[in-house]
Amino acid sequence: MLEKIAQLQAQAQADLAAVADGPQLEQFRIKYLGTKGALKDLMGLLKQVPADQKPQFGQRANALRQQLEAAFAQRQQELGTKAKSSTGPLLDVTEPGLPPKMGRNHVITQTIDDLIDVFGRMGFDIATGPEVEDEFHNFQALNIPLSHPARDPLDNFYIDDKHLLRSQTSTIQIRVMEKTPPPVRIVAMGRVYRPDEHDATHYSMFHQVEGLYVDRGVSMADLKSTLLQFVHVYFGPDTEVRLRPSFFPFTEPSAEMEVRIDLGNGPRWMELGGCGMVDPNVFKAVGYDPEIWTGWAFGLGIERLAMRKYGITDIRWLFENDVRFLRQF
Ligand code: FA5
Repeated sequence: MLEKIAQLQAQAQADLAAVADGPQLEQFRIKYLGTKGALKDLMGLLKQVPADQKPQFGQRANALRQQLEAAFAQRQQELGTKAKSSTGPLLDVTEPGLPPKMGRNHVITQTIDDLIDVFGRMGFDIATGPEVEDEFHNFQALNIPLSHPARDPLDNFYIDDKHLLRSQTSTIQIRVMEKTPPPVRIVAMGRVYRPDEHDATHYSMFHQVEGLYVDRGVSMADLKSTLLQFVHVYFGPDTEVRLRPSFFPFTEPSAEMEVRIDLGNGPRWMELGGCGMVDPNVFKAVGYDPEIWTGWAFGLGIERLAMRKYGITDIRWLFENDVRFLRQF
């Protein structure tokens, strides 16, 4: 009986030495170490072993099992495979990967990118400024005196006595002119905040694009032609535009820019933003000489631009983050 163990050991060692890959190693495991393998059969013979040889047989059989298991593990390591199945390698490197789910830019981000593109091609630099502003940049330097109703705490989001969330991107005009000697030609885009009640065209957080051009001899005709050029490139050459006289403390004269639009309830004029010639008091506040320099500025609502371009009838949809809506753009 003990001879059987020696035979099995020799046979197993020879078989293992001949194993060349994972599937063959798996065959080896099934043949010797599996639940119906040779070692199991060997233990089955224990019944037939004479009683005085039983302990020795058991010990030798166990020693053989341990030896074969160790030799199997070592071979497994050498082959670099777990060899669990005989059907081939576990990793199919030719299998196509799972396509990643791609997101997309929000329609407002897309609009901002388009604006940077159009104004960039017209020769404007891009400027930025902080969203938390002091009263000087949000009001005073923009010729908005302390007594002006626009400074009312109920019409602004104040952070403390002297700071607020900017209510318009015109603050960036001031920051740019403070740092840059004229001439200046910039556009600036960003969020602004006002405690306006939400309806189809108003939201308490929205985006504006601000334009500022300062040079010698700049006129209202330059402003009008720049805005017309922009509207015709952005919305198409047939878009109707009008400038309606208006008032802003920081421009004189001032106008509202409107485009003709039909969002399904008949054509009507939609206000996109304000504009005008920079008031001399603004130049004085930033240290520009108003006797030498002239300029114009505009500030347009980016949501309104996107609504006009894509036929969106309610501004609130832009901020509900419903992907079924956002996926359309
Ligand atoms: C201004 O904010 C001026 N700073 C614009 C300006 C700049 C004038 C430079 C002259 C020179 P107004 O408050 O009208 O102006 O806002 C400009 C545009 O922002 C509006 O025409 C509209 O398109 C948009 N807007 C204003 N309030 C809201 C709101 N609550 N929700 C969405 N868009 C708004």
